Amino acid sequence: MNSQRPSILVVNGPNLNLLGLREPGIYGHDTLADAEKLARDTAEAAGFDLDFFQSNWEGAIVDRLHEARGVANGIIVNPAGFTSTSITLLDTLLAVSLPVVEVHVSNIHRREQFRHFSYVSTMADAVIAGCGIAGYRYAVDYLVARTSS
Ligand code: DHK
Repeated sequence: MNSQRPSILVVNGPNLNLLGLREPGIYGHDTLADAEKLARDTAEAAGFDLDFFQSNWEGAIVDRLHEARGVANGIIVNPAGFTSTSITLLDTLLAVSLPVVEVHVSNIHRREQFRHFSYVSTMADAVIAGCGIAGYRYAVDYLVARTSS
């Protein structure tokens, strides 16, 4: 990463490594690599660096978010299955203290009731759901505009 440029960290939670393969009727056929390319191209066009991370392990996600503290300009997080369960992830995002955009590929509000509540949404600056992988691009646009204004 070029430290002269502003940067965005994108963090993806469990099972998103299987995007494009898992439940395509819900999540579509685009892969996480497609989402990464979309986010990276959008960031680079705006002069931003972008780090893209996925883990199925909560602790690995916590560690990666800690590394962004005081370094990145904003965070995009798809908490996946940790959305409705992880006070740890909420506490981590609060501790890291950066602008946060929460992204869900699917519209969680049109799905089962247990997916509707999000700990992350209680602190996120913006929430994007149901736009497919385009949500990652919109999230980058938001953070670029916010950082540049
Ligand atoms: C991804 C998941 O894995 C689910 O646990 C969430 C989210 C929805 C998504 O739409 O990207 O409920």
